[in-house]
Amino acid sequence: MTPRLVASGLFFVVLLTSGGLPAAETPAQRDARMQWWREARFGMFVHWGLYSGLAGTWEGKPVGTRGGMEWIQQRVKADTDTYAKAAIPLFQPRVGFARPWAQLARQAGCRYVVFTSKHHEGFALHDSKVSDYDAGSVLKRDLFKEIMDACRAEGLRVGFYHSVIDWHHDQYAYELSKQLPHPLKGRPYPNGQRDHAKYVKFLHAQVNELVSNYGPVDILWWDYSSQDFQGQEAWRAFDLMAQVRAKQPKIVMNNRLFRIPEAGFTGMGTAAIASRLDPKYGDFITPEQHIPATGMPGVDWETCMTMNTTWGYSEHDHDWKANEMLIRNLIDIASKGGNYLLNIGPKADGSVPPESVRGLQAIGAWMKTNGESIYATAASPFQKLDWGRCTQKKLPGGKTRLYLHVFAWPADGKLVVPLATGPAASARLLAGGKPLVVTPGDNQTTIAVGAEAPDKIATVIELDVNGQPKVAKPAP
Ligand code: FHN
Repeated sequence: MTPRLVASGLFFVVLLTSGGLPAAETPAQRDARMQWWREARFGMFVHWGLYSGLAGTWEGKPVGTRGGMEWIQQRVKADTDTYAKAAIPLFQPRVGFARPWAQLARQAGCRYVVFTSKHHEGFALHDSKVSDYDAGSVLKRDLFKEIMDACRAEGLRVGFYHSVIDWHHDQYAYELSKQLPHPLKGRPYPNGQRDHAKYVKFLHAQVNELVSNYGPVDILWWDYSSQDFQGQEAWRAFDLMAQVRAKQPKIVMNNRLFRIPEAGFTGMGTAAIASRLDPKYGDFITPEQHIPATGMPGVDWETCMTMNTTWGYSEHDHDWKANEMLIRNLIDIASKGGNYLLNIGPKADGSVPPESVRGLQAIGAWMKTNGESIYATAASPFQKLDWGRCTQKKLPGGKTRLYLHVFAWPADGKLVVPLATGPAASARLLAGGKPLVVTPGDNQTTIAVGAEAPDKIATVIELDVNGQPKVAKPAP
């Protein structure tokens, strides 16, 4: 800060009017705050709102069989009154709907849950004092509290997804962005001019309710900004983050109040990700529906993904990912140092589609045996392994444990690892602990793993070595 500016006192005015950036935090303090999230590796995403009752159907016809049906209002270009009239009668959460969600997450091996407090449709799941388009006003229930309580009762970390885009609020000035979606885009504001600052004030007030009235909140998952409308200009983003951190100092927040390279974005596509993040823009970057090709050293990241092709429930989407893909995605992401946020889209009554239950239970069965090869691990030391993936952990006494996730079992029963090891190297099956014979070498290490893969999806072998792993140079 230049002395002249300080002397003039002007910088106080700049600080107050430009919105306080998140309070300064040392790298060590940030690492301490992020530690549980980095070790968790696996969370459950939940998209649930009025759209869940429409289930991809509008006026008796399927809107589509693929893609996000939480966007149905935009897909059918319905104004908010028409949409609410059709959707509200169908949204009938049964009593106790949330506990099965939390139990499913825990049984799957998820360490945290992120659920939608408000999606683009603008309907709030909590009992809001600043809106009547909310569960409190419409259903006389606080669904947000029911979900938070259920997740905490299962010992899970819990946070919420909050849409800054709002297709209901009559001051949300959708003409300010060419890139952000809105059902009325291209049509004049039905209520004449709009003052977007009034919407932003509402946005801040509603977020303040969520971070003030429901106890500790572990994650805030913002969604989403565009290159032409983002950050302080669109949402008073720095003020919003500062307000949240003041109420929830340990909270972990994503990068989606912004859409600039410094915040981890290179464009508008869900894969347009930059492997960089200045912490003032958020705590992690958010590749969507894809897994980065390589890890991103020094950047916290989380891939969010659907189990079929839609985030919100659709009765027409039957394109479910196989259990093998779900499990191998988790392993692939962990091997690159990232987190996996896997989505369910419950139905209007809160019930979870059986295909989602089956998939999460399959992951849970694998994690029950192999979870230590995922939780609190670091990224693979190898650029690429033809037969699978690898994660690693430091052991006491300066050793390193490599978890070798074998997808393609060697036909000759010999697993070749591009690693230089000495006589101290030891290996065993993670499941059951059966010792395996290791042949060390300067350019490769061979492990006799036997003829049959114990787990056809991913068998995990522990390989312990002294010190840091010495990756062999690939043969010329
Ligand atoms: O438009 C939303 C979409 O509906 C969904 O919520 C995803 C989840 O990450 N986020 C936005 C698209 O990037």
